[in-house]
Amino acid sequence: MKLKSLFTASALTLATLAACAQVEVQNVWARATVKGQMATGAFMTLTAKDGAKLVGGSSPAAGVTQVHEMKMEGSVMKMAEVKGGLDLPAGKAVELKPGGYHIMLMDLKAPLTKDSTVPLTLVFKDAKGAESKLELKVPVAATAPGGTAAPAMDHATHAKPAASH
Ligand SMILES: [Cu+2]
Repeated sequence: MKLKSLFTASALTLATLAACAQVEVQNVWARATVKGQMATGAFMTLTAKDGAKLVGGSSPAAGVTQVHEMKMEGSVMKMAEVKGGLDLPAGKAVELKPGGYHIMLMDLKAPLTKDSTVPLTLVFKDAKGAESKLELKVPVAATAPGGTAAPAMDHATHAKPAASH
């Protein structure tokens, strides 16, 4: 039974990806959250065959969804919305990962529990400015697939202080 439901889930994902031919999504995951945590990140590798821009996103699980970039300013780690969209050069894999670009899910309506999935719609613009949407079911995990421990920086700057800390 378990195998069968896993298979169905991956078949669904493939079907959804096929609907948007120009951007390929790989290694997509969202970081699990704990009760009281209001924000988290979703990560993936995007390859736009003919070039595109990732201009935004939305999720029913979050009040606000933004494309973010995290970078060092001096010795301070800062993150901000990527203005004008994230450039995806033709044929080049662009990695969204902890410590770099990510999809920020804010004002979470409920904790994202490990081994569940969260719906996420990405909005792209092609070179001519035409918008297209890509709907994903993003697996929720504590660490990046492949077992690499995610850095501890997390998204605490967006989160309200958790009462239990
Ligand atoms: Cu962020």
